[in-house]
Amino acid sequence: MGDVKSVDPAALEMLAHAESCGISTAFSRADEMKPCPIGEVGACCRICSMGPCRLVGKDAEQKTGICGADLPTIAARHFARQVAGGVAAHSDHGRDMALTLIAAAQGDAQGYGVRDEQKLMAVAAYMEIPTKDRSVGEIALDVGEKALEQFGQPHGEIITTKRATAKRQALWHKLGLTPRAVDREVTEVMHRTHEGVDLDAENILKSALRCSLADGWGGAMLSTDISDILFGTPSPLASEVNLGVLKADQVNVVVHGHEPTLSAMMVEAVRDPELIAEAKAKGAEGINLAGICCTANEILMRYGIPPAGNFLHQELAVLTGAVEAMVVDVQCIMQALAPLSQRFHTKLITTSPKAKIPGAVHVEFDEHRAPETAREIVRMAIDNYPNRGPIHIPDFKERLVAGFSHEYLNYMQGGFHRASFRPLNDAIIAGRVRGLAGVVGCNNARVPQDQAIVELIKNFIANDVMVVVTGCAATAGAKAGYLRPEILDAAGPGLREVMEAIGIPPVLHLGSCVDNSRILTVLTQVATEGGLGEDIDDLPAVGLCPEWMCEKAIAIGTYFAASGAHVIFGVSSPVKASRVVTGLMTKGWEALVGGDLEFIPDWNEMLARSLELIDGKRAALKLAPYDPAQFGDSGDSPYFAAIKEYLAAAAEPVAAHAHDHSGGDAHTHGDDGGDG
Ligand code: BF8
Ligand code: SF4
Repeated sequence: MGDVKSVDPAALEMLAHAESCGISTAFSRADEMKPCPIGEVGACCRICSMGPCRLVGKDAEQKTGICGADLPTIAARHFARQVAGGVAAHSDHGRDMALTLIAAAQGDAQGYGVRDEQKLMAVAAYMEIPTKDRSVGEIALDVGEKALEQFGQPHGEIITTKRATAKRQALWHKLGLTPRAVDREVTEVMHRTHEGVDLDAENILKSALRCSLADGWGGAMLSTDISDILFGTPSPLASEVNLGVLKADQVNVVVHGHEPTLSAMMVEAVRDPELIAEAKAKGAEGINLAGICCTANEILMRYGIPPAGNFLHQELAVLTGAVEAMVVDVQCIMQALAPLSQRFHTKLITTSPKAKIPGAVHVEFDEHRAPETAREIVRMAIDNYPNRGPIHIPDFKERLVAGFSHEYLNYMQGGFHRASFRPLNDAIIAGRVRGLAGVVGCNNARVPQDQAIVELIKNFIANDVMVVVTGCAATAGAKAGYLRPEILDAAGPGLREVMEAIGIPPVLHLGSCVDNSRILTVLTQVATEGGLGEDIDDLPAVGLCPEWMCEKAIAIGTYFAASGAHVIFGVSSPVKASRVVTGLMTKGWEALVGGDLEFIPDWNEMLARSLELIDGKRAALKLAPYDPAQFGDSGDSPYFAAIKEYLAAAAEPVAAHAHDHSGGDAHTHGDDGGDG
């Protein structure tokens, strides 16, 4: 990746530590293993054993594989399979949530139940499930069964697509893009992209669009809704982030992966007085739970458990030597964790029958006896505490506020009885808020960790663009301090005025990657609130995935495009080899669905293009051109100056990072810094 490995000082410190110990990480392996230049750009086909066929050279677009497949077909086919892979991953997660809800409703899932009845009723309403004179359990069972049907139903359309604007639903119908069932769309893409089936790049890409919608408006959306029903709809809370949340004198348990089911039980287990006493008997001061990747986001949003980091932090956490157990479920788990853990005392524990790793201990998670499993795992960590060797916890952590949901934003803008998005829409119309940007997705070891994400967030808010974040991008922003309430000071004058009035920060953490569905819901409400057109493709909004890494990210980018959003990805384009496919996904999709998917590696160019797209939409809506000089001097300024002074006095020094390698922990988390 070149000289800059990360913009996170905790990562840099741990990379130096890794080097001094002679241990490799994804960062060092990315330097040693260059990407295959043919596969990277989508010019390699390995769909049948007459190949792999590689279409390279100046005239590549004129060449064909042995079967005659040309470059557009090969690139589109590979891209569509990436979409299907991503959809399958998110949706299988969603399916497991539906199964958990069903088991809970049947009284068959110890420890789980309906936490948020209001959300259950809202979901039942759009699923057209009767609620009058029925028990919560009966309704929950029907919601779970209805959700489960969306994956494999033989007829009909995915019910959640009805939550899109009327205009969008009509467009999808007209184009044949309404997804029918999750499994069917994934299967159909795999069929069409088998050797010798769909050989028209444009048609292949249409099937990719439909398949992606089965994720955003299907599996992922159902996953978010059911997680809210089971674990509560998030509302803002304060916590901390980065490797400095690991505690030198406590049993550290890190949960990593994506699903909230086991990790929610882990939260309860680490708070169990009996287990805490056992930890103390082993010489520890207590038990400390932290997260990595999207499991971290799930339990941060609902319980305030601090994330130890994002995707590229998983190995760095083990490298601290202070992690007694790294507990993983599914997705984004590096196999490198197994040999790495063996160099320390860390127990790597796999929990899903779908995701085993040679060298790890497997403790299978069973939703019927989840609290027991969680306690068993915590006990393994406690028993492992005396085996700890030297530790090296970097003394970097940052405060954050997370836990925004569509429901909470509604509430903030009008209270329980007049919930709306009116204030935000009015602010966009007036130009106080220039537009909206979603900054989402992964870390990628091929580019400097967090750099593009943080620079984009910083420059968006300075330019009065309100930002929502999810996934590893949310963690990146948090580590850099952009989820602290005081970051309002870094926002442009208009954005700042509006955020002060509504009482929300300029960068909103909306959750994990399946929670990108929350962004779809927010955009849909902004579009239907009035004054900003009728659909997502009318909005001055843009979606960015600056450090995309996996197939899930590709699926997300595609469903945002299919929903009408302009989407910009960083790193490199998986279809770069084909000018035809690149054109289809930009101009072609824009003409078809109003959204598109571009790949721009440089963050400066991503920013410039984003602002150009936002201003273009403002002009199309005939809104006042954005003018930063117009706002920021409201009559309330002295009042807010007083609040700011108060906040500054109350805040602890943020950048006081003493390089104390003992890992001594002077702070506590979750007790300050929030506006929640
Ligand atoms: O589902 S952002 S690296 S952890 S894929 Fe993975 Fe990417 Fe992180 Fe969350 Ni999302
Ligand atoms: Fe080559 Fe065609 Fe087989 Fe692909 S499907 S590997 S292009 S022969």
